[in-house]
Amino acid sequence: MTTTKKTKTSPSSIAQSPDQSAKVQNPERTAPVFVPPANFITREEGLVIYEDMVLGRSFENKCAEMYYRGKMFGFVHLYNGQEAVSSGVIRAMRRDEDYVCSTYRDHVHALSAGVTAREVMAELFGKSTGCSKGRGGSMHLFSAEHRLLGGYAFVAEGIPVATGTAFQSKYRREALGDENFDQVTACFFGDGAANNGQFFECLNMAALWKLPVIYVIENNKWAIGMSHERATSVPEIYTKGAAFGLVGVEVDGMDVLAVRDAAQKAVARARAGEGPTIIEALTYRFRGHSLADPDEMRAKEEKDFWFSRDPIRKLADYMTAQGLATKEELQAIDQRIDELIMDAVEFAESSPEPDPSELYDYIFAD
Ligand SMILES: Cc1ncc(C[n+]2csc(CCOP(=O)(O)OP(=O)(O)O)c2C)c(N)n1
Ligand SMILES: [Mg+2]
Repeated sequence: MTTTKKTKTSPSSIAQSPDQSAKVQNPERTAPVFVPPANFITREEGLVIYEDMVLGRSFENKCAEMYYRGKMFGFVHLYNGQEAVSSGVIRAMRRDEDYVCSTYRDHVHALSAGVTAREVMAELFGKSTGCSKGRGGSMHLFSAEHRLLGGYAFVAEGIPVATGTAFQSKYRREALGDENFDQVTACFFGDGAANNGQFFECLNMAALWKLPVIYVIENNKWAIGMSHERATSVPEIYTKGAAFGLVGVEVDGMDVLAVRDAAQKAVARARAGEGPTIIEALTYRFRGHSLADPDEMRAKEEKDFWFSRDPIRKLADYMTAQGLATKEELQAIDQRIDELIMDAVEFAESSPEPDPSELYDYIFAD
């Protein structure tokens, strides 16, 4: 990665203010600054990434609206603010070939992996046309077609699943001699999940067997209302693989080009048989933990600072400054995505509920 200097991810006054305990609990990290080399992305690549991020943002905004209108039930965790991580990693992988493993905050990972907005929205509405046939809901999106290994309600639950998936790719390729199995698995999870024991067991196995897996930690500074700094003895998660001899990098998770650069290198390492990588993306969720969270724990100054680092605006500014796209072209994409999401809502609304006679279907693999 081209790193020239480190920059504070927020003003130091936030971290030092003595009268605001939430702020003191969660001091800011310095993120590496990524300076893209000339021609780092083509116009086409930039437009794909931009569209992917806008799709994620607009989809989640519509989810909030539909949730409050009573169209979906249970917990719904939105991804606003973190789009650069999903788009930067997943759009650097082979669609429908490489694997993606998510968490309960899974809508945008599913969209980046190629699951249609229609299928994701219908799943959130509990309809039979949803990607999990209406059985899963928000936290349990799944698609064999798009190699989405699932959303998982339990924190860290996806880590062993992703590690096992990477193992099967490696086993089929090396033990069974099938060269077609060179897939890479990206495993997304949060800063809170990185304190779970499964993470460390899997790091050991992944490093020992040089598995083609990327552990992408979305460090958004908070695990519900628990600040990362209060919950962990070593806040720099990317360093935790060192005990296992595993490569770890930190990236500015609000800069999709920085994430993409780290992801491309990690994918190349994994595909070349050089083993796993930890990518710790320093990011922020723009909404509460879930739509049931009034979001009263985080300081206004902290939120305002991160809002000012919006990853979509950052890419838009880069593309226009580099002459890769005009403002009008980007606005046309925004408009197209709005229409696509309206179509997804109409599809979800008009789709049938699962038929009670099919209650026992899809419980076991056929
Ligand atoms: C094993 C387990 N313990 C506790 C919970 C309750 N819980 C749900 S989300 C969450 C916070 C996880 O935070 P993090 O991993 O940082 O992800 P984020 O929500 O910030 O994306 C907790 C503790 C759970 N779902 N599973
Ligand atoms: Mg978190």
